[in-house]
Amino acid sequence: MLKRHVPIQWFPGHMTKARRDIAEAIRIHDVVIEVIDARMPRASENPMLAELRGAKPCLKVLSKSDLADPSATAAWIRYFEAQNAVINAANLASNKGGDPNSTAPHILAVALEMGKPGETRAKIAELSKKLAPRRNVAHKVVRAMVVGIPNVGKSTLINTLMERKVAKTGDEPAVTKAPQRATLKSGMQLTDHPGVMWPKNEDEEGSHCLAFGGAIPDSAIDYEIVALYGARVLLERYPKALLARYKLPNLPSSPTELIEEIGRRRGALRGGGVIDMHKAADVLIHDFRQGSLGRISLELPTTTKAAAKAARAAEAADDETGSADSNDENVVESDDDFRE
Ligand SMILES: Nc1nc2c(ncn2[C@@H]2O[C@H](COP(=O)(O)OP(=O)(O)OP(=O)(O)O)[C@@H](O)[C@H]2O)c(=O)[nH]1
Ligand SMILES: [Mg+2]
Repeated sequence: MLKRHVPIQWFPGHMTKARRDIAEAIRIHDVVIEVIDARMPRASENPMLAELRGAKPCLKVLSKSDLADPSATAAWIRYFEAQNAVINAANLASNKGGDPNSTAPHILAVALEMGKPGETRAKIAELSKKLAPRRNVAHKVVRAMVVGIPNVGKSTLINTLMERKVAKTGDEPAVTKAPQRATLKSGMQLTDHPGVMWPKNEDEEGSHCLAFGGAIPDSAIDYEIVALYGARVLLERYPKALLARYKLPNLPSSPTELIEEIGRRRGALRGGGVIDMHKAADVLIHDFRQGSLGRISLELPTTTKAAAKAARAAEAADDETGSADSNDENVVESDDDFRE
């Protein structure tokens, strides 16, 4: 029997403090690096961070792109960069203006893979400089804060940039509990922040997507509901991957049937041969999280409400390029003394 679907609410105590810290830290940083999950860029964009960020330039880093569908990731990069045209148009219309002669973008986006650390370092340096051009003219180092939802790869990114392990990482949400500052060889300053959700997530589909990907702890989710969400999307978008992974002769006709079939094939059975739906759900969830189903993206820009607007704006969006430089040593400190 199908269970009732409800949005997942998860906003533990330490996130209230993390939100305050982020709101405070934004004032003294030049660039906000928001790490989002390439497999679900819309669901993993935190609306609370967008609100706190205001007009501060933002680099969207699509992490885990080694697990995502490359064509979907390319479409998402175009989607995010098209937001510049939307923002410029809104500023012009509301006379908010800013500097009318400035050609600096407000938002840039890049997909990063864990296996390409050199590329990651070069891209982050280049794009952060593009987003904070005045800082470069004044020969000051760029200060960037790394934020995002839990378990998306923020601390992993800091470690890659630092070329050594300075931040604790782990495949579960809420590993980082307090901000940590790091200084790169180039002088660029970075702050790692705890992952934050937002207090009221009314978006049922989005919250199931986040849970399916592992951003919400397993203790706070209903495995069967979350797996049914994943099964529905996979049946619609990646039927071949399901047929291949579970050696299915035919595609099951519903998400429930898919989970049952996985249970039968993987021996997830209780007494009397009854399928253990929890165990079967667990198989699908973990296969997706580990990339065992292949490279999969659960969301496309065209499945989001803002897609039509972004598509129109895309024609007006432009690209620029830059370069990275470095010297000295990478340094890591607590965040307490990170003030101008
Ligand atoms: N496949 C893949 N795994 C990644 C990537 N980036 C991070 N991970 C994994 O994702 C998990 C979470 O990484 P963390 O860096 O701890 O994530 P975080 O955003 O700092 O998480 P919190 O501190 O809990 O908010 C770890 O198991 C990482 O190895 C990536 O690009 N590809
Ligand atoms: Mg972390």
